[in-house]
Amino acid sequence: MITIALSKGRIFEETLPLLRTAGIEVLEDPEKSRKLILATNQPEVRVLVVRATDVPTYVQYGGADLGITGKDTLLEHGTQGLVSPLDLQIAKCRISVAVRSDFDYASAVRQGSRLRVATKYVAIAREFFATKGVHVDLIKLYGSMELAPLTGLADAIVDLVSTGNTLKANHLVEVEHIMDISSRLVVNQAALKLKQAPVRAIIDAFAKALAK
Ligand code: PRT
Ligand code: MG
Repeated sequence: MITIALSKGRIFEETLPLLRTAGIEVLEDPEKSRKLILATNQPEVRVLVVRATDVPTYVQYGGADLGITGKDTLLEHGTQGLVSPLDLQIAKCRISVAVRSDFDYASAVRQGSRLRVATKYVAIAREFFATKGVHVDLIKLYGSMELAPLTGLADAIVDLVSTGNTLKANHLVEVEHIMDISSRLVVNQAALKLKQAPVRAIIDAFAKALAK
């Protein structure tokens, strides 16, 4: 049996056409069914429905052989025990620094002030500001990061941006583009050896589907 971990929502939706091109049809809709293990048209391939942030964990510990996860999630989790052979070019966005439109970010950075930064992406934020030589106090949040600068919890946030509408609606502006994000196929290192033929077949099918 080959198990693929996917999260509901945009990653699932954008993965389906790739799976289909690879000859794998998921037989149930996770938005309608309460099942967390979904069968496919291939009796030896099944799909697990997990939280987006749990995908690397399932694949690292072998709860799933393969998974699809955002580069943001993968960088936060770390790549131990994982091989990431393909950038699937789906669920694209960017990770940015944003502040209230009335906050003078440039002069705060120039003056070497200590910035309070709220984010779900503590590892990415720490690395980015360390490289820039900016001192930061990082505040870990699990969602609705946009509220932090509005309530005085933080000076800035590090968050994903796609259209920019969420920032705009909350009177925030993007002041740094940290990196572009898309989703990756990740594979359990041991499965790549122990289940070499079927796992390779799925990686190759994804690679072919991407090339189409
Ligand atoms: O929602 P949940 O808490 O279950 O988990 P999750 O937020 O980690 O999962 P999900 O499905 O929302 O996101 C999964 C992956 O999709 C992320 O890890 C990214 O790699 C990718 N992705 C692509 C995005 C976006 N685009 C995106 N726009 N993830 C989140 N957003 C959010 C962003 O956080 C912000 O709140 O959308 C809002 C901004 O969108 P715009 O269009 O208003 O700029
Ligand atoms: Mg979300």
